[in-house]
Formats: sequence, C-alpha cells, structure tokens
Amino acid sequence: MALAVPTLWTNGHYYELVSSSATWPAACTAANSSSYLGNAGHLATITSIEEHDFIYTTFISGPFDAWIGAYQPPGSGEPSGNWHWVTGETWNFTKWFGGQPSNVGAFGLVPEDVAVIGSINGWNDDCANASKYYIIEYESVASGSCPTVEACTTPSLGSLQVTSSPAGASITLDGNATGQVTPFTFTVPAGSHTAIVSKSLCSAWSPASCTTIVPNGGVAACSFTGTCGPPPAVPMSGGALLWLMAVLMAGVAARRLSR
Ligand SMILES: [Ca+2]
Ligand SMILES: [Ca+2]
Repeated sequence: MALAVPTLWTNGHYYELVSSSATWPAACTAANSSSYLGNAGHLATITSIEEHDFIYTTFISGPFDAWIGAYQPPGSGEPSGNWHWVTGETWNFTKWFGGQPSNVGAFGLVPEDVAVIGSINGWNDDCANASKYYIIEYESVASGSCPTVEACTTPSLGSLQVTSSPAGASITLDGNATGQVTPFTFTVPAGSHTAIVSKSLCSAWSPASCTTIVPNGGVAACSFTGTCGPPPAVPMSGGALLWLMAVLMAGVAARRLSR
C-alpha cells in the first residue's frame, strides 16, 4: 500500500516514506508485500553516504524516526555485532549517531536489534516492538523474507553500589547526574552501567570511570579514590594582623633611630 508517490533516485530505485506507524516486523512484512511500477519493495537498505543523504533529505523532515532494513539476529554480539540488511547486501556502511548502537532504550528496555533513520541525521538501534514510520525501497529484485528479531522487554533489576574515598562525591550514572552522593546504592536494570564521581577540590579519580555489569538480582560495585587538594587558605586572623602591624611599626621606628 503506497501512501505517497515514491521518489526515484540515481540508482534506479524508488523510495517512499510510509507515514503510518508499525512495529519493525509489521513494517518489514508490509514493505515486502508492496510493489511500485513492477519493482518489489523492502525496508530501505542504506549502503552509502549518498543513499543516506538522499533518504534523509527527501523524507526525514520532522522530529520522527523511520524504520530501515537493518537488524541483528538473536544472540548477536552487542551492541554493534552482526548487523545485517534485510536484502542480504553487504554491511559495510553505517551512519550511527553518537552513542549508537546502544542496545538499551528508555526505561532500560532491551534488546535493540533493529534500526531507524532519525531526525538528527543518523541511525539509532531501537526496540523491534516500538511503532514507527518506515522507509520502503523498490527495486527489480525479489523482496525475500523478513527475519525473526527479538522484541524488547523490561530487564531484571540489580544493585549498583557506588563508594568513594573521600565520601560525599556526586554520582553521574550512565551519563546522567543522579543527585546522589557516595556512598549510595542504585537499583538499576541488569546489564552494563558506567559511573563517574566528582567532588569539590578533588580530581584525578581512580578509576576515572567505572563500567561494570550488574547481574540479574545481583550486586555490582564501583569504588573510587580521589586526589583532593588542600582546603582554601584561611583568612588572616585579627591576632596575626596585629602582630604584622607591630613588626612593620618596629621596623619604621628602628630606621628613624638609625638616621
Ligand atoms: Ca542490539
Ligand atoms: Ca539505541
């Protein structure tokens, strides 16, 4: 079902944004059963920066993401291992945006084994059971079949203990300020987490950052040691000031006497 007139690109393929939301498996099936001018559809496979730029510029005009034909089979190395195109084309070009693929979505949802092209001009791995618009590419080869991909589920929780010497350091967890200070124990989704700490007058924390795997229902720990500077200079007390004045006046008097 074509919702818009597909756009021809220089490779002779037509492309289309479908502006109704579907899960990735549903979008893949819909794309594979689509055709245009005798060309078979599939979720778009982006194998060059020119093709990426064409799709981004032509279709991604607002704050939305659209499925592309990128996926990881279950059991692939995370987050960046074993990505495939639905057509079987060689995976030799990527346009992930910063920090992606992450394999972890909002609220700790995992795994993210399919991908979107997004409004900030790059790709993001996302949950296959999320609903998104999608990009169909039409070309004169058979569509093939849609792979089985894992849906996201909320993972089990575990604990992450963060301690430091000295204590009282502010804790940043997975790039977000937590508002907590050491020692503190977080309840977090099982999986990889990264903590850093900061404290006034302290630097050169060892380690600089701590990445650890929190097991399901288990506990992991991050422990930091900081190198902390001396406290700020204490303002001169009244007694010391009087002593300094006495010394200066004695010096003046001595010079007068020596004339
Ligand atoms: Ca993944
Ligand atoms: Ca992601």
